[in-house]
Amino acid sequence: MRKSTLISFGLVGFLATALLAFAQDAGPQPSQINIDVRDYCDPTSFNAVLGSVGAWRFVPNQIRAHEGATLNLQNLGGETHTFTRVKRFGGGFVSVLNFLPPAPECAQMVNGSLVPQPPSPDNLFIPAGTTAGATLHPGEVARFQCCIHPWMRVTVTPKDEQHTELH
Ligand SMILES: [Cu+2]
Repeated sequence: MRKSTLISFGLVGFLATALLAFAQDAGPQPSQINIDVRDYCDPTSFNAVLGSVGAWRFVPNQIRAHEGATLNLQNLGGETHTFTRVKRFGGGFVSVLNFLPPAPECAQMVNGSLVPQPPSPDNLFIPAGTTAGATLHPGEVARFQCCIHPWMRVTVTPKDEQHTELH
């Protein structure tokens, strides 16, 4: 092998390493996490909901996410669901479907009636067949629930590189 060829290989190797280092310096892309939103499409089954709450769910519902991760929600069901950031899980804005007092992020009690909170980036309404996105705040344990079917819950725990394992 001629010396100039060796130098060329060396140069290519150096450039490749430099490019790789540059790409790593740019930082990892925030991870994308897909969450499916599922229910029974048949509206008549809605009345049977109390017997089959498992059909209405977010999949997955326990997530460990890197900082800055994006949650991509896809409603594969036949009904509108909300994806609402709550401090604590609670009931929603449909009183007959509530087992708990409403989460304040879902609804407020006004004169004995549940008044839904308006849509916002932290209170996404996701019609059937549509998608939506939510971002995470750094370092938080995030809880999301559906304000219509409040047993639909997601907990997102930060993937903390410094405290990954507790020994
Ligand atoms: Cu729902």
